Amino acid sequence: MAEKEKKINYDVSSIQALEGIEHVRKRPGMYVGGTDIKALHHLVYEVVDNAIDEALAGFCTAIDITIHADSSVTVEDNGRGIPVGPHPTKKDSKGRPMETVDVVMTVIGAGGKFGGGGYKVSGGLHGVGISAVNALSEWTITEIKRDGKYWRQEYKRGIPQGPIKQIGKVKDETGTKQTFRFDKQIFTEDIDYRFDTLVQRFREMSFVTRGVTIRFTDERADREMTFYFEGGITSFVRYLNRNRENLHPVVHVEKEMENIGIEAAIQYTDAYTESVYSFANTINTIDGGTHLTGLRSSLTRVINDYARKNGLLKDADPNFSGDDTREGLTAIVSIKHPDPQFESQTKVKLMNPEVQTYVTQVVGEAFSTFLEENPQAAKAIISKCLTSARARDAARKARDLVIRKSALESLTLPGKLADCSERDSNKTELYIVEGDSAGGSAKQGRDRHFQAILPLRGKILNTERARLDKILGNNEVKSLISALGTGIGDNFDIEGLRYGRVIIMTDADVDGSHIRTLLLTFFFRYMPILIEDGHLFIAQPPLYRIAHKNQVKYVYSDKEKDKVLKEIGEKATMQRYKGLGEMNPEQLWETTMNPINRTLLQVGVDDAAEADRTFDMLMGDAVDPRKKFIQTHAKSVRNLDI
Ligand code: 28F
Repeated sequence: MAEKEKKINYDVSSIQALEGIEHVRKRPGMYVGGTDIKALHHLVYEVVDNAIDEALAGFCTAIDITIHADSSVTVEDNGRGIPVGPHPTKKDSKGRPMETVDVVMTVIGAGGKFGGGGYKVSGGLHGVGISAVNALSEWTITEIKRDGKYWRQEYKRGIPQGPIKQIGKVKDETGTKQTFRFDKQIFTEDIDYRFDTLVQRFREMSFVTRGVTIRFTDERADREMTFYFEGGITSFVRYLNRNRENLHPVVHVEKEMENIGIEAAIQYTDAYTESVYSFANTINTIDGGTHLTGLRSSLTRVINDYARKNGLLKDADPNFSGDDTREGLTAIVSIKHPDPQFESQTKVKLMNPEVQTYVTQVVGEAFSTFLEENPQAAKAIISKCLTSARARDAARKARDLVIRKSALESLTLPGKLADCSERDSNKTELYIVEGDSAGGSAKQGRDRHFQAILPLRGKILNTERARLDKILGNNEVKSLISALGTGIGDNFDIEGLRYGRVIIMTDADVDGSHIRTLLLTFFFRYMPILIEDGHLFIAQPPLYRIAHKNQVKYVYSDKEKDKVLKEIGEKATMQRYKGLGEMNPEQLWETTMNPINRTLLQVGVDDAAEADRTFDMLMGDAVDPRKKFIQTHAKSVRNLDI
């Protein structure tokens, strides 16, 4: 009887929840931004965000994330565990209290507030709550360890499959574990999680969430990474500067103002570039915003004040510009805000105006104290600023010269360019090809009517810690600029573009991806309009050639390879292409250049921005550490405190 009563009583979902779930499934775009791979990753972030919140609240020290072979994902934390029992306020359709887990897991928009007067601090950009993930999953299993009990609840497409059950006991462990598989009825494209994308996000999360161990396992490929940064963003700065000479120890400040957490870590090095990253509620705000502006302006002000006061800038000298004080600067600013405002969903930029005031004040105070107490460091920083002010002046003149020259040179096409005969840029394509041998195959294999080939020698742009400006002087880049016909920087004119499609074609190996990153960074910084207007593409050469009798198939992924091998059977002969150079001209044409067969990836601003961020990490001065970093991506490595 008791059992029956329980069943009658249990009305899993309020009408409201059901309607909410239906809405999420009908309009996933409104909740996770679509049904593409980005949205798929969003599901994972949403769940991990909940665990991060539990860590930020001070109750969780370890988060484990696992992608299973069937692409289901488990996220587990050792926090307090979602409370089990009736929810204090939420009622079902018949006016009875709902089970707390079911509220968290099914009521759309219930996520936001945590118990105990806290606020949801991680994410904030997503913040749609785990209920949206649940609604978009074929199934979800929630497991809770709390009060000595082990609980389990199951959902299908967002709907509870019965009441929550106790399935065992635990000692004193507590925590929450979510396992879900994204619903192929919703995510209909052939997509799957990308290890590298997720790793990047978890690394950043662990840097800005001090003292939490994030372990990430990919069972599809037997890869694992663990992140634990005892020193939080101070470790982050040391990590970024690992290949540079620093001028002083990392300056760190952390303070709360008006319920807003403000943290910054700053270190100057002898490098020429600026590496400054900003975070709001653990999200990397790649377009910066008020926290970043606050950090930069306070550094410029404090340095100018100090230099004047100590006679390092004379009365006749102008103040250092922002650019002067940013050369060689590595810094992180991370804020935690109860109500973050972002400019838009995709380009992440923090807009809260009060944040600028607080960051300026907190960072200004700390950095000025540091300079006062460390005159040696202050002197080193200011002499660096002086050098860069002078160099900037000289560089401006030199760059103007290069630009004027390259404008002239653009009249004379580079010798290595194999141009096409068509002149209408709506119909033409330029293939930028890595290496001379691949360039040779491409020249022979192409349709010379509309396809032009520009071979670039590998490692061209590897100007090692130099200003990106220097790249303009590089011969390979000069020929690229003149082949495109647009000019560069402020002189860029899209009207001059000689090819409607600009296609980067590199080997599918580590060097190839390095060169692609460099090219993307170059385009991102100097010809962003080319990307915004959709002219930039990446070619997709095949990974394997599989032949059997007189049948030949080219495949482009390992997944596809397994499928084809199954179809054709074991007797097939397979060739793995390690580089473009291994294909003869006909093969290159058939697989990668013929518009009828080929696949091109269009480069979006987001992709280029990501490449730009990776750029700094790739550009160390010593070769070994850089290699190591690239391999870190390729294999399993432990990233412990550095
Ligand atoms: C695998 C992802 O989702 N972790 C979570 C908690 C802890 C609490 C909580 C979550 C209470 C009233 C809703 C515990 N004890 N990891 C997670 N850990 N949710 S989600 O509370 C939810 C609210 O309504 C928690 C005391 N307060 C909060």
